[in-house]
Amino acid sequence: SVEASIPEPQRAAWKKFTPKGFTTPEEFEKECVRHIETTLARSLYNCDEFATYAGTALAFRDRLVLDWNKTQQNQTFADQKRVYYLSLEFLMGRALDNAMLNVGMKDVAAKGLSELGFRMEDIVSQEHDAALGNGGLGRLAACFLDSLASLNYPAWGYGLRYRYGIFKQEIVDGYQVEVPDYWLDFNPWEFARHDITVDIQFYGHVSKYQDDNGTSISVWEGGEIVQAVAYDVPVPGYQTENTNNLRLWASKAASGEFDFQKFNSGEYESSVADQQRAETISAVLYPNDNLERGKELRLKQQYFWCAASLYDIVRRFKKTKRSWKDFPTQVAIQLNDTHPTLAIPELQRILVDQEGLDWEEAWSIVSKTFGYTNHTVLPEALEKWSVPLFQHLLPRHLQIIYDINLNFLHYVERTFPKDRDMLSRVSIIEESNPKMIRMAFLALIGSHKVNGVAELHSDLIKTTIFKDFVKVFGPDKFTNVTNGITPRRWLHQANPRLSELIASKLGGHEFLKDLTLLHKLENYVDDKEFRKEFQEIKYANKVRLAKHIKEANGVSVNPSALFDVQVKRIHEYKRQQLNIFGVIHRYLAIKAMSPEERKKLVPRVSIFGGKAAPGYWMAKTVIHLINQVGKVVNNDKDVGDALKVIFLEDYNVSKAEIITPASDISEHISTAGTEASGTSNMKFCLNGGLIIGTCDGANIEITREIGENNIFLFGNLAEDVEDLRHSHLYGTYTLDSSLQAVFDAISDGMFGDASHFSALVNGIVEHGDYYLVSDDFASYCKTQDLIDEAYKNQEEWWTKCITTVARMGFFSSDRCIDEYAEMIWNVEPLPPKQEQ
Ligand code: B1H
Ligand code: IMP
Repeated sequence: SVEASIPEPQRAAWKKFTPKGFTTPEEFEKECVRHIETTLARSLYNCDEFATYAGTALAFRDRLVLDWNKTQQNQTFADQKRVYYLSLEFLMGRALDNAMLNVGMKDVAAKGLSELGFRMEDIVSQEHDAALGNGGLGRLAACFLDSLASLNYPAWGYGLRYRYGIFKQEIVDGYQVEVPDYWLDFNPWEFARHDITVDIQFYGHVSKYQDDNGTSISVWEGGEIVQAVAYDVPVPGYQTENTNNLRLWASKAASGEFDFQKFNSGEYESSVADQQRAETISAVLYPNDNLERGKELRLKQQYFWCAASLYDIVRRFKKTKRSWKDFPTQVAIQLNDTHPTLAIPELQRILVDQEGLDWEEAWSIVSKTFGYTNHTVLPEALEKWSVPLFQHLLPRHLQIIYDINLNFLHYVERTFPKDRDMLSRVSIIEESNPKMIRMAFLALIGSHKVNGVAELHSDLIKTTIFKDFVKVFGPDKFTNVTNGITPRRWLHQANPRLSELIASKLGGHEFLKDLTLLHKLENYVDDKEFRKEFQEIKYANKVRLAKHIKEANGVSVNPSALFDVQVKRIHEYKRQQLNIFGVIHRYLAIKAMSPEERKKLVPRVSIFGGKAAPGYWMAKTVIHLINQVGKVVNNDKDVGDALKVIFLEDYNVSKAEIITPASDISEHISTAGTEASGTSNMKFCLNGGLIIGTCDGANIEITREIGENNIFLFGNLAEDVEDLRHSHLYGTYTLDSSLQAVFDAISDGMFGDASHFSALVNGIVEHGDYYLVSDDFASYCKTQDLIDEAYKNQEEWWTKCITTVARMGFFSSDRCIDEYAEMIWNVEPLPPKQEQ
């Protein structure tokens, strides 16, 4: 169909010289040394671990690219439906270990490296994390890319190539300090496609013209142009040649380097400033998790990325020469939350203004193409854009949104003539001052399916934020796809010894492709040998984490203690404050004990980690309190090993790979109804750790799978939250006496200047305790006591841990992707073509 650039007679020569990639340790060494010597211009005399990492990465990159080329050709010729996953965040972490695993050459490379005098572990840890995301939402996108590639789905991710990912967190005097994360000094995993660019328009105005037939057409004119440049990141599948693409867009001034006119007339500074302004669009990831702040630059990022991606998708579709009505049968676009919602009016604009389709025909195509995943019901995270800002930046899109809304409201009015309030409730435009565009409503109206990310959450969106839309569209528009995680990274890579142990019992690593096979481990729950090895592995993982803690925090922790971990973004709804208040409660109890009593305690290490959004003052206060408590507790001779409190700096994907396998108990303790799913809960369980949690998000389904004897649930239920909040504000409420004792200790200055923490305490005591910390405190502490008791019964404990692992098969992201493919995208896998 499409012409190749190399003519037939010359193809033999081309094919003869297409590289094949290495297969033996010697061939790997050859490639690695060649890259170090030529690509990096280093030599035997200045080759350090970083250079060796670079050589290794480049050798693997060569392999990935060969697979990538074949895959993309195959996908082009197959001419079947493809999936596009639009996400403003892809929290990929490190790529080398994953590339080695997926290509299946890690042993070969390890042998080669040792012959060159290096250890694989040291080389792998040289890599800078690709941290283009905040937390769960971005990491979910990364797990989904891994599963899409591994299951041979023809799929591309589209995102932004931020020059600065999520900031690096430093702890200085107990406070969080943010340091920019410049990660592009050396990134072997991307290919700049300077030939693939799209001009993106902003600002300007809309003019109306009549075409030859007398129909009026709208033209968006004037304003400014910024150029989008494609950077491609290969995404290898596990044990398949299939290698998908993640295309990230970078912004650049449209008129080349800078404006030479201005330059020549001496306005050097302003010409450089124009260029810098353009490049600002993709400069930095907004560091907010579950919070929208309505900044113009953020809206610019969103449009820049949606417009470039849509242009690319439409261009690729047009190469097939199919008619427009085939678009939804060839293209599925998934919106990762509302951040890419502008893709909806943008596709409508392309079809109507540029391709000349009539409105109805275009809208029917648009609304069959998109699927929308909702990730939160928190009001502060629901995106709204002010109409004046929108009018200024994207005048034509505002008109289109108004027209979409008008058609929709007409329909609602006809269908529900008696419910006058309905119109204002479901309108895309909120009639506030200024008027606001409700992006979630636009995403929902423009998509054929809407899904939540865990059962409870998917039910909640139907009864809260989208209640009226269930009436309008019927319940079938709404569905659930419970989140999952990739077992390749979160079991095999993070916990290689556990993966090997499992493989030794299940007869190979097949479970990494079909995680439900883990159920066979139940046969080994009582197997002495297996139990012993399982425990040894957990212990070794704890020793590794203890070593990291010693290096990073200077605190010695006992690897035999119970490791209690809460690592995730710091957020009031996630309730790290509940955890630290519980720690203080424990500390006070220890102080009140005799030395004999203390000896009987289960020693505990409370480990925290996570970033606070730079502007989120309350979250930063929580970090400060944790560090202050740590300082006091860790230096208190009365306490010794009974309790240690650790805040691990700069929690990220590669640290998660060390922390997750080392936990005995992890905390997932959000106020019921606030955590849409959570995914680290799944990672901890898969690695043989137990969890303490509320009945929230995926905790509920985890409980159903692993059995309620194997999880420590506590706290109020989502259905009671509203009443409890009401009673705080309007009822009489007495604070639990042990929480009062914790607050007294804080205000007595036990952990430093009490005024630092007064807002945190007052939020609970005086301002309605929105997150219900006081309501859940007693049951939280009681459950922590149960955990101590349970840990004393080691036989029971390990039975719980092993059973948990065996029952986690449901939570693979492979299962999620198959569900999306079947229920939402209607796409089939495309296995790689066999070599002729
Ligand atoms: C999740 C976000 C989020 N939900 C806005 N919503 C953002 C919202 O930059 N922003 O403006 C960034 C992130 N993130 C998380 O998604 C949920 O809180 C988790 O419960 C869930 O597991 C995860 C993946 O579905
Ligand atoms: P795109 O779909 O045009 O963006 O192309 C993406 C990749 O698919 C290219 O870099 C090629 O590897 C492959 N590809 C695109 N068009 C063709 C074709 O006509 N023949 C074979 N491969 C193609």
